[in-house]
Amino acid sequence: MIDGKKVIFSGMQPSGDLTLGNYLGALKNWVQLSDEYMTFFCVVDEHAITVRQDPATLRKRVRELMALYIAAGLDPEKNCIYVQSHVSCHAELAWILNCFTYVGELQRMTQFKDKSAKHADNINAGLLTYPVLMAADILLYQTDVVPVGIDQKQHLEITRNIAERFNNIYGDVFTIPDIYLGKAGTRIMSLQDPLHKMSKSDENDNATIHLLDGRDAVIRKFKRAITDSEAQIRYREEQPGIRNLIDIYCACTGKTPQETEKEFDGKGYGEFKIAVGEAVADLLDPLQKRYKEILADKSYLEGIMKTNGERAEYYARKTLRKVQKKVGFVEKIR
Ligand code: ATP
Ligand code: LTN
Repeated sequence: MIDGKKVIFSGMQPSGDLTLGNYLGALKNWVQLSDEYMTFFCVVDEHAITVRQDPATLRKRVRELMALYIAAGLDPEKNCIYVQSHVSCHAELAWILNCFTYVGELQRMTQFKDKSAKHADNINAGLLTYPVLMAADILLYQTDVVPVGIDQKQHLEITRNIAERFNNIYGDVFTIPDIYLGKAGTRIMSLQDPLHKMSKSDENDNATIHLLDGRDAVIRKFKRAITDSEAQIRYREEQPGIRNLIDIYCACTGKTPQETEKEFDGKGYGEFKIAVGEAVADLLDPLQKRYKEILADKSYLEGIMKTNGERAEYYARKTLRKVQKKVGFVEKIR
């Protein structure tokens, strides 16, 4: 709790252009929750460098992500939107928590296994300890609720385990956070391989809808989306491609899968795909307009980074000091 309000923390990596999956699975929920809570929404650039990044591109993406958070509807006066590397407490707490985390539990993380397979030439220690830095992010702000996509569930569980382990030794230092998954834990799948999640680092551009894709590109990608040969629009386990398109359509229009099945009863895949494309483009249109305006105003964005970075640091430092004291570090004379 901060100032009598429950705390929300979440973050995204500036590791590529945000996708429709990022928006429907996470960002949209953040906006919905932001009124009731004290919120921290972080651009996690330190996590991003677990995979090689070009420095100039990374710098650009951090600004773009800040602008997208705002364009998606997060008011930076009310929500603490900031950059992870601007608050050194994250890395400092991560080091301490590393000493309360077992290598075995980190090696069991699905994301670690997936990313090590994908980047076999660079299985660095940061890739392994990624969840510890994430735990530090969350625990620094005494977070109550973490809204993320379902793929992050395992990371939330390890965060809770680390916090409980620490609290068992030193008393109630950390709030134990809960995950918030939103509606049925929306998981948007790749348009080219519906058994894998839509991911911003996917090399196949047709697999992914980016939040900044224009209307034509959006519709073209949906037209090319992989479906099946059953030729009917039904929400079924056996039709993962169509199911994914129905999920996307429902998330954009507020309709239910049953209503969608009825709406497109007897219609072909072609017609349905165009309808999904239109619904997505309509959703993205206003967001893209706001985004362009915000990004163009460099000093506005910089001001927000500075003020909010300082705000975040104030709360983070409080928890870090408490932790340092608990583990036996000698207090720094100021
Ligand atoms: P990368 O491909 O670089 O690993 P990513 O696209 O998985 O990135 P993250 O920055 O790791 O994105 O995730 C940001 C947030 O978006 C997280 O809360 C995550 O759960 C959510 N998210 C990512 N992809 C999807 C998806 N396909 N469906 C639903 N939510 C998603
Ligand atoms: N690992 C997360 C990004 C992330 C995060 C966090 C999310 C880093 N730190 C803290 C919630 C809370 C991901 O979405 N891939």
